[in-house]
Amino acid sequence: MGNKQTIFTEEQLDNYQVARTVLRAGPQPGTHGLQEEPYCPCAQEPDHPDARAPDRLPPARASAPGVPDDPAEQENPFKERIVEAFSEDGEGNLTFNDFVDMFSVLCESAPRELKANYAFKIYDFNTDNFICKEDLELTLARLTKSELDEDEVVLVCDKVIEEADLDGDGKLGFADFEDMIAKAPDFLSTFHIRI
Ligand SMILES: [Ca+2]
Ligand SMILES: [Ca+2]
Repeated sequence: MGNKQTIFTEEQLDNYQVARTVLRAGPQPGTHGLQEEPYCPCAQEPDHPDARAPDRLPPARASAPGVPDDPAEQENPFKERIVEAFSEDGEGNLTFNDFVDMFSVLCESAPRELKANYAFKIYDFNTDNFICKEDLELTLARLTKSELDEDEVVLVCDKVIEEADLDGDGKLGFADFEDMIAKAPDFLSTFHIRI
């Protein structure tokens, strides 16, 4: 293990630590994760008119086409993946029920296993039920704004898989991922948003 670490520069190790920490912790408000969503009274008040008429609620997206994103939202590199992960069609079109599910999972009191399931979906960009190198490369690109060169990306992705791939198939299944975040005591406290 010691020999392998010597091939990394300090900067590469820092990048690796960032990737590992974020994978374990999940999206966080105000940093690399979810920004706080606009307050939605219907999400908390069952008697609100919108809550009583879910069929009339139009599909929602993270941002409306043609409308410039809020600068604060631009700091959230996972916003599209989060919305896609919670949308039934997988393309980011949230129905009312999808929207309620999203807040149910991202509330502070949601069970750890439920949060883990959705965290896995968020990082599984190509939806093949594994977090593979391709997914990790996309995650890193978002976290570092594509500032790493190709060799650095390969090194970091290899290191993450080497550490977390318990069954040795070269990619992270849900069991690998669950074990990884089980070692992260702050996962529950960071994978949430406040409304
Ligand atoms: Ca995948
Ligand atoms: Ca594996």
